[in-house]
Amino acid sequence: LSTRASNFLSALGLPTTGEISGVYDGEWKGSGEVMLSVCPTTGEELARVKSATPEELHATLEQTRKAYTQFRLVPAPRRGEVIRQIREALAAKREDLGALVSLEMGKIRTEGIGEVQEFVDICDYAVGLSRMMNGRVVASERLGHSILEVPNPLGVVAVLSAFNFPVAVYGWNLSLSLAAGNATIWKPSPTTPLCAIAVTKIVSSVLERNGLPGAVASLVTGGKDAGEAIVESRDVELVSFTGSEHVGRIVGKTVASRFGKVILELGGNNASIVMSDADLSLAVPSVFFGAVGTAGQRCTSTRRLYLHEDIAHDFLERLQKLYKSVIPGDPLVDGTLLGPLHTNAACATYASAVEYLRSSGAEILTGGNKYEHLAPGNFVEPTIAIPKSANTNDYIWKTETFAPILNVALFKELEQAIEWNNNVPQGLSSSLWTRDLRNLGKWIGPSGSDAGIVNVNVGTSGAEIGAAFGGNKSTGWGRESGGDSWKQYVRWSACTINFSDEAPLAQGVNFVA
Ligand code: UN1
Repeated sequence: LSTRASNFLSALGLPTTGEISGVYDGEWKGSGEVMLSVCPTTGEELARVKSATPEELHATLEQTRKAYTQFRLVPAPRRGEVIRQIREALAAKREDLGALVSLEMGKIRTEGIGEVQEFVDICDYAVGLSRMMNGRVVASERLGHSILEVPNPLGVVAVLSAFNFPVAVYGWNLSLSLAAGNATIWKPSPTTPLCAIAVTKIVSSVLERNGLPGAVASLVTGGKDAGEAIVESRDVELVSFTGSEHVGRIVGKTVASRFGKVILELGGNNASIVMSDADLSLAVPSVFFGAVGTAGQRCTSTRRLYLHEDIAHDFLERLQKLYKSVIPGDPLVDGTLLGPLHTNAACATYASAVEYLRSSGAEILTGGNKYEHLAPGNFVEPTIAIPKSANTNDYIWKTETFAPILNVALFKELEQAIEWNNNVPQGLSSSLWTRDLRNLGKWIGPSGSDAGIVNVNVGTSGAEIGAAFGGNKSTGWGRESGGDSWKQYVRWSACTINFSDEAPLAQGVNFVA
């Protein structure tokens, strides 16, 4: 291991030699298959992680359920206090944990730290929520009766997260889940086990310090089999899954077939639309961040750019200038804007998308190649292409390629651009650039963008935690983080209570013998 890598690992209390236990249910264990954590920048093996055997997974599910039966009795504001302490513990490790994200996932340092900040933010939100998860008193039609709608803890929540946000997405789920009085079982992406272990160490130390069972926040590293077992388990009330549409479809069907609850965060294929009246000095750098930030590996990354024909030339000239200034490199070095793709397989997906663009007659304005000199790091050139046809039925417009490729088309009327924006299977994020209120009104209204995130003069990526995050259509309709998302993490009890000396039936029904 390089000294740098070992320094980051030991700062977080992770071993730098030997195999690391990747399973936690109050105790650390793992005697299953060994999974490798590989640095996408250097190809260096960062750690060997011992995943769960099927028996260990089963035992962890059992411990998690047991922890739930204990934790659900802790009053919600007390749970909030525990979340506050988790927040503090995370904030104290913000730099180190952020660096680990950069090391293992490959995003640049400011984004790695930003991700930990996102976890801190959602903890703050959940602390407040712990005193505000109110039910309702409903007016009863019967004399001397009252109806309460009571939010009770739901049970065990499984969080199956993706490589691209190895910390924050778990944070969204953990914090709401804890506030709601649940226990979670986390199965992280098999390629980012270290981030998961580091986060779990931080969270579990707070739980243990508060005399709570560690299995309130369990961890199971593993592959497809572990994921399947969790999704199939009747001991899991809610499965929150982030990942591909393909796997999401299987998860959705499986959970539905046992009448479980599911939150799906699947693919995004997000567009920015730039009107002729837009402030290009804001729009150009924002589209640049949306498309090139995180090397195009956010669900919210900008993949489609619709430019009004009056400003298209100017816009593309300015954007290309920014693209040309990008120097790929070590995501941990200050000033780097472009880190590697997370895996070698992602490079191949990038290459085949570029190949498709070329063979279908697209004009590649910039990029299109791998940075071979940086191998074995998975570096690819951010790419801008003008596909031959703007027809959204074409494969290249409909498919999410998880890499920095931006496809561009020109339009005359906003209506045309909105139609293109909507005419794809996915519906996560979208953004319009304009200074005309009438355009704004169309965009956010009934015949506007059909995505879950509908921004104005803000790019497609980089949402704050306060609003419900998620997408429509094949993105899965899931909502996480802010807004009313917490309501999915509780079971609602409708309680009709009779304070009277009579027992009247609803709707005035008479049933007297
Ligand atoms: C994701 O890519 O799965 O809005 C989540 C954003 C981040 C979260 C992205 N706050 O880009």
